[in-house]
Amino acid sequence: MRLTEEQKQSYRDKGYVMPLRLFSGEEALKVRQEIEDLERNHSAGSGTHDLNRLFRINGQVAIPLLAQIAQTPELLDAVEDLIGPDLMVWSCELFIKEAGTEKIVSWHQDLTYWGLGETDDEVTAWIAFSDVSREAGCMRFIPGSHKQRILPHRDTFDEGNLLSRGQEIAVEVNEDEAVFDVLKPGEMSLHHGRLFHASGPNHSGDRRIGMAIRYISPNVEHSADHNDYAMLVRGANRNRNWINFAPARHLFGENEMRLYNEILAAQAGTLSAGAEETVNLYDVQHTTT
Ligand SMILES: O=C(O)CCC(=O)C(=O)O
Repeated sequence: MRLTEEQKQSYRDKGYVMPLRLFSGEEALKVRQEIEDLERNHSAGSGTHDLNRLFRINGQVAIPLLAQIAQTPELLDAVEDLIGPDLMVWSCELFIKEAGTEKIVSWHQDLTYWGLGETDDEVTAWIAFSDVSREAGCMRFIPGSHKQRILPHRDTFDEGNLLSRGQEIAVEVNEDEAVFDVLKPGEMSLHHGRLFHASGPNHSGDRRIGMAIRYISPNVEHSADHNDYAMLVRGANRNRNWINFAPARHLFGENEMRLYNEILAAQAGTLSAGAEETVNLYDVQHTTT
């Protein structure tokens, strides 16, 4: 899937491209079923693995299904057109909003707490595995907002917010300018790491299931005082700024879980930096010192 000149220009001007068809409806449904099988077999309390966390951060390390989706060649073609031929995956995350629930995502810029600076070499692919309509709480984007620097954010720690610290941008966002990222199952959007975006509650009769994949170029400099980790999916890790790791082979395998815990422990300080309260990294509590 190569992007047209128009699509690339749209990304440069507006900070996003959408919708793009990645999987057929049938393929998307199959993935949804696999996700829901995982939930049935491993939901908190019934299994030994806490999907709250494994679905919400670095899923590619422990869940082969997510690692495999992140390596889909057509998806990599589109991402390559935006950030170049060397591609790494920094994180895979599932954003699930149950039918008829009030969970939201506040207005934010992704790069705020990731320790990746203000780079233009990070892009998120967000793939729909259900009908992601306005009613279901699709994402909303403010066109052109990625041209701003990272603005101050405040933490709300709101329980109804899917973000780890309920962070929201500390400036007025003109919601009238927002564009709705409506996606059918199997479609995706690509958005820039400084784009202002948010999403509302799911007032539809079905769950809203999306997978966000954070792609970076290995050129991205991170601010961690140790090497950060990312999974090479195309080209080469030339700068060696990143510890490259292999995609998950075994679901929650021993090696996979060891690496998972190592990575999250290493990233926790950066992800929690500056917070005045304990940041709950999807059940791993982390307090900054
Ligand atoms: O899934 C959502 O509603 C928000 C996701 C998001 O903020 C992101 O992928 O950067």
